[in-house]
Amino acid sequence: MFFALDHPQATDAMKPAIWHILGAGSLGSLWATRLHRAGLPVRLIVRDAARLAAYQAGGGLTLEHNGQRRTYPIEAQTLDSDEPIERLLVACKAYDAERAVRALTGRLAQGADVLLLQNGLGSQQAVADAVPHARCVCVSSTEGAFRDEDWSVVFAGQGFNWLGDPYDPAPPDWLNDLTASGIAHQWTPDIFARLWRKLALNCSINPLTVLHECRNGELLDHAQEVETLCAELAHLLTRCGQSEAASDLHAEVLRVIEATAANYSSMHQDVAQGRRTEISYLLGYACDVAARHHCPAPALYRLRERLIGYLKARGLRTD
Ligand code: NAD
Ligand code: KPL
Repeated sequence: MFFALDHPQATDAMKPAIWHILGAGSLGSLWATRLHRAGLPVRLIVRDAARLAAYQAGGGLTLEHNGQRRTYPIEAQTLDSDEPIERLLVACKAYDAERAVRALTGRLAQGADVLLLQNGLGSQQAVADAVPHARCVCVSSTEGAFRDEDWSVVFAGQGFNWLGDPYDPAPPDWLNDLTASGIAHQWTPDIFARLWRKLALNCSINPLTVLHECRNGELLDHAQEVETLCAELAHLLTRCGQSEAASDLHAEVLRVIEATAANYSSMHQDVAQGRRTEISYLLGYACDVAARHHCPAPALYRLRERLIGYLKARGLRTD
């Protein structure tokens, strides 16, 4: 036998790396339950002892999919556990990601993989700067999930995950874990094009659904506004060297509006539930980049002003 069980190096090399999941919200729970269900080692990381006790009292994480509910007794720990981390899935909102990861820097092994699920742009770079000894992989996800109660998630929308490392095109070997878990994905050497494209879609749809207080489909009544935003965003993307992400943007925005006509956008849902939005990582990021590149974007700037005014009037954070 080549790998005797009492040989510590051999067993360590054979042990699959643990998936540490930071943020037991919608997407974090969706990933944690699917990875665990496939027999992979998973640890949920929650903020503090009180949250850990609440989680343990409930007996695990519940996943609801196609009307079937199942609870999985996934191990959990707090941020200040001393277990080293080799693979971390960051499933916080964009505005929480950097601070949450900084709390774990001492636990992150040299060369650890850090997967970033955040929507928009800006938070990924902030995290990468905070953990230069790790490999950060960005994920652009079109899956849909929401929490129906604490420690319970509903997998509401089949989608896809694009993954990539802007600094290293080589795919990691742990993509096999995603395949084994039934997580639809593909590695791409140009993840920024995916992130920019999604950001542009979100900027053309989400703020308008908030301001017009409507479902995605009702934006067809505001077709001129959508078209103007798409033209400015396409111009901005091209100026940033993202011409592929700019191509046929307006046509795709219309296609998404029609395909999701009955839905409320994620930003609309955040505002309706009095939650902070990710404005700074979506519209805010686009406006800042436009200013930096001296790229004319009057409709985008005006949209940001109107959205900030709307959020302020409702006592919501504007950053
Ligand atoms: P969420 O609010 O449901 O979950 C975030 C979780 O992170 C919360 O449980 C929060 O308590 C936890 N958290 C924050 N700071 C923490 C800390 N310091 N320590 C431990 N836990 C901490 O958010 P979500 O909907 O899962 O979204 C996560 C990201 O994924 C967002 O950027 C979002 O835009 C993106 N996204 C979400 C969906 C979706 O369907 N939910 C789809 C695509 C992309
Ligand atoms: O991703 C979305 C969201 O609501 O955040 C879509 C459906 C594409 C609308 O922008």
